Amino acid sequence: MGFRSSIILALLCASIIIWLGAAQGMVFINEVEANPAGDESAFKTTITAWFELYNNDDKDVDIGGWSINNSVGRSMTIPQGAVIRGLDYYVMDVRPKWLAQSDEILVLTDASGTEVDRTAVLSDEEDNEMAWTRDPDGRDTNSTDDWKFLASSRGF
Ligand SMILES: [Ca+2]
Ligand SMILES: [Ca+2]
Ligand SMILES: [Ca+2]
Repeated sequence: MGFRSSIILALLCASIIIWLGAAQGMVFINEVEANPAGDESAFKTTITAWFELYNNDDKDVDIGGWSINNSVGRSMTIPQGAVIRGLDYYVMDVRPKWLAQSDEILVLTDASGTEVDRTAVLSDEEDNEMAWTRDPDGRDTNSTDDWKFLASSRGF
């Protein structure tokens, strides 16, 4: 095979891999609030951190038994029976500081352990109602540009 054909083949393979990456998975980790307004260390705090999933397809998806893992080794499983409706959102509250406030990466895996989505590296050191979100919702080009730090839109 000539040099030029090798280049063309390599480009073709790369495009297919990118295409598969973009086509896979319809549920995204869409928004992350790791540092809500208020002091998480306060006694009996009622503050909750949270993250939001988004289903960008019009069909419901059963997300029972799916897991979220974070950058400091924490893991939680979505309860059996949980469903994310088509073109809808699913918010999970977590105790304060469950999410790392700097260099957080969340990874979503389905019930068989296959990775469905992961976030960019996210840091929220501002103690306010700004949160990291894919913008627009569900945008996933595997780039940090998919994410913006905006006024939170929890559940919508
Ligand atoms: Ca915040
Ligand atoms: Ca806070
Ligand atoms: Ca949102």
